[in-house]
Amino acid sequence: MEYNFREIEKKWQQKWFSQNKYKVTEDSPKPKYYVLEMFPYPSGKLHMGHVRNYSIGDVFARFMRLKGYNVLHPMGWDAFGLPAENAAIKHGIHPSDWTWSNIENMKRQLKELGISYDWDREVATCHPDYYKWTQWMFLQFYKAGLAYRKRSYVNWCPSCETVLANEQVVNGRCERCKSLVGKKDLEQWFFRITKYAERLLRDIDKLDGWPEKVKIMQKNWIGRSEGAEIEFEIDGLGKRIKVFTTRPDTLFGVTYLVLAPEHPLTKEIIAGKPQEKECLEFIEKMQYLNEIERTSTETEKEGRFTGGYAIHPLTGKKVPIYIANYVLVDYGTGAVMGVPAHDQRDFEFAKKYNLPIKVVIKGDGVDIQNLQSAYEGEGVLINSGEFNGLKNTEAMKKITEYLEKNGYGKACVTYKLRDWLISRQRYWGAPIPIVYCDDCGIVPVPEEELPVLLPYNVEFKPTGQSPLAYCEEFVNTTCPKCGKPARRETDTMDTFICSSWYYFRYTDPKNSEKPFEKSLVDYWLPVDQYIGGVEHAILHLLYSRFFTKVLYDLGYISFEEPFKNLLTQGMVLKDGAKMSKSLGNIVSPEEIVEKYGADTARLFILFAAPPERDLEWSDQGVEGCFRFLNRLWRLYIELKDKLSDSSLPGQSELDDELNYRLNYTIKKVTEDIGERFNFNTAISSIMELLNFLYDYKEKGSLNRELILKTLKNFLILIYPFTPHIACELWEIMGFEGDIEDVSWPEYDESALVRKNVEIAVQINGKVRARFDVPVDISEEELKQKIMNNEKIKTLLEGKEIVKFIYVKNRLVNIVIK
Ligand code: ANZ
Ligand code: ZN
Repeated sequence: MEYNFREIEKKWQQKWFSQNKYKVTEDSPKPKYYVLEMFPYPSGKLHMGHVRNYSIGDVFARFMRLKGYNVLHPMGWDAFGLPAENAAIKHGIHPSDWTWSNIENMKRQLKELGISYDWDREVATCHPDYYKWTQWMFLQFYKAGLAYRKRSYVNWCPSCETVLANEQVVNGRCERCKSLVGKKDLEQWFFRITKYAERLLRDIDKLDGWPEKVKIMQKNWIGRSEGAEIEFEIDGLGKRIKVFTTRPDTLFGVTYLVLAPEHPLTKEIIAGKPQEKECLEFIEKMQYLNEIERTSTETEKEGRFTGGYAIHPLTGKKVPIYIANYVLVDYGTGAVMGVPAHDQRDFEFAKKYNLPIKVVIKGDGVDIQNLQSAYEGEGVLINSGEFNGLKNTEAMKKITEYLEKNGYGKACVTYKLRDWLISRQRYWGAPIPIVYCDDCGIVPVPEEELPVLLPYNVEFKPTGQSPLAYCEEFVNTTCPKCGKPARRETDTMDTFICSSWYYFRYTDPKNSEKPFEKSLVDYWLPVDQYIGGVEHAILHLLYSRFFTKVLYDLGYISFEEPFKNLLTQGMVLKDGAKMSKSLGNIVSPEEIVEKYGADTARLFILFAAPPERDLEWSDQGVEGCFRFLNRLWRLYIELKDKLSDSSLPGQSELDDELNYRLNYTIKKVTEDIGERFNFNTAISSIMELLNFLYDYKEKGSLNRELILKTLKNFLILIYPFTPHIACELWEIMGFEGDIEDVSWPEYDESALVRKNVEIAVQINGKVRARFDVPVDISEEELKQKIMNNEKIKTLLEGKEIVKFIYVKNRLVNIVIK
């Protein structure tokens, strides 16, 4: 009887998925457990990264079911997005047709991997039954004042003539045509995530089950800065420039001000000045550079004098106003006070444009006459009038207080986090449910009219506008308020919105009245174990946390954080590099499953590295796992025959050892899966147990009861990793019941006390041999054993034994001369 994985896997998958074996409901007496893998974009085929992600999830799901939990393990599709539209432009396939056929294919592949999903809960974000509720979410945000429209600078590719999402800008260039991406200002929809900055930051510390590195990335992304807003009078204009600074203590060191070129006051300041033309040219040029290029430390600081001056609020002196590349319009106030002596960017700028450098903080051992770079450290104030002599940390407070009292500023907190730009000038996304009416302005589509359906017949030319803008029957509508002709919003929503709430929908996927029933979400959430790539450490996870907080505030759910535990899996590498088309180092899951079966593919990917580390693909490794499963198969088939012989002797000299090893492996696998996520070491201990079972079998005599117990538990231990072979062997052995309904085994603590110990034998302190002996063996008996050993005999030949030292149950040291 061969290990015919093809037949076996087909048989069990048929059994699992035709009756939806993994369907769950909420009316179970068991405790709930929600295990979730980040749902994929349906690109067409699974890649190894997917296989890894879902295999890891499946280990948790299958393990926790046997541990007695009511496990929710759903799957769906993050199905809107650009690749579908690009396929339409390139190959003339409709995005919808392309996407749905990809989903079908990938769903088949997932079943062929034997991942235990409850397919009744499948969702696809491009389905009207789903995006109806995405649009509903938008309306709730709008009603709560969290969605707004504003003119804003967006990524603009001058050659494709289109707006690009941030994700489409790679190293400052258009992902499609590689030209430099610039900025353009357009009317866009935003979500007011900045309103939640403080809470999103504060609650990170409550996420005990998250990797530290992800928490740090989120903190940095939110980027809280404490400082002050300081106001400078513009000479002769009767207006003020507000700057944001984290270093109010350096205020006396200001030798110029610098505005972002796009700053609303720039044009007023330069108007009519001799510098006007040059400045306008500079502003124009800056439009085509993106933020990263403009602010990189490598980028040379560049700017123009506006011809205007500002008045220093403390000294009353005039300082020139510049515009420069390194100041961003949408951070802080879009304006900076230049302190060349204490800020490196300002230092470089001042050197280039010959601006004075005035030292106001004296650090220990700093040569203030001869600064080679900005001194950004701590120190004592100098050249700062009445504040001289104060420690700079003290001066921060004092100067801020002084400004506050005199109406020149106030302490404030700023975040790097920006509001979330959600408009996309694209077809394949959820339409924003808004109507524009000449009389009524912005009018939200009434909830009962949702969904605003995507029309099927549109043209896919890249023009910088959504293809929906050319679709008359979509655009033209009537105003929900006054009934007059009106136009629909033609932008669609960022797909990150669709993926910010899908894990709620799984709890109630077919609800046509609401996005979900509160009681169901409250039963299943938060997600107990979330698993996905670290590339989502920032955006997806932050947006999901934001959604959760908003829905909590609006009363739709009862908790504030969606994901209790997070595991970020490593990449799958081949020859040291991430698998990619361009490198030609892709191994297709389909091929591996075809050649070795799903169990081998899963086993290899779970065995080759701990889940959080990168994993190097190895053909030999796959072969090795395949051989292991074959060995496992043969052992059971052979033993089945032998064990049917009831005249078996009831004992073997290895019984104690086998019992010890069985219990040890149960403990190890249980802890490795449940506490440490060390799937790889769990598997290797299972492999060792198999090796020992072969030894045990070779000895000839078998303890029938013990070996049956071992074989049974062995299958349960390996079941989360390789469920098909485990189910099949369970059935072949005729073990009672269904392996999928048994309880995860407990280990016997008393069996873990070893009956044998290993004694290291040293000669003059050097280990020369090891002996496996019964615990508490007498010194006499041990000595005899050692002295009779051939190797020791030769080593001791012709030597005088000075001492024989025995450290009980540990070692022997023989001192010789
Ligand atoms: C004067 C100063 C003196 C500054 C000094 C630093 C050191 P973080 O920590 O990242 O918040 N800044 C403010 N707004 C800016 C903008 N829109 N674009 C570019 N730079 C901007 O940085 C805050 C500091 O970055 C602010 O403090 C400001 O420079 C600059 F010895 O003000 B500082
Ligand atoms: Zn109207």
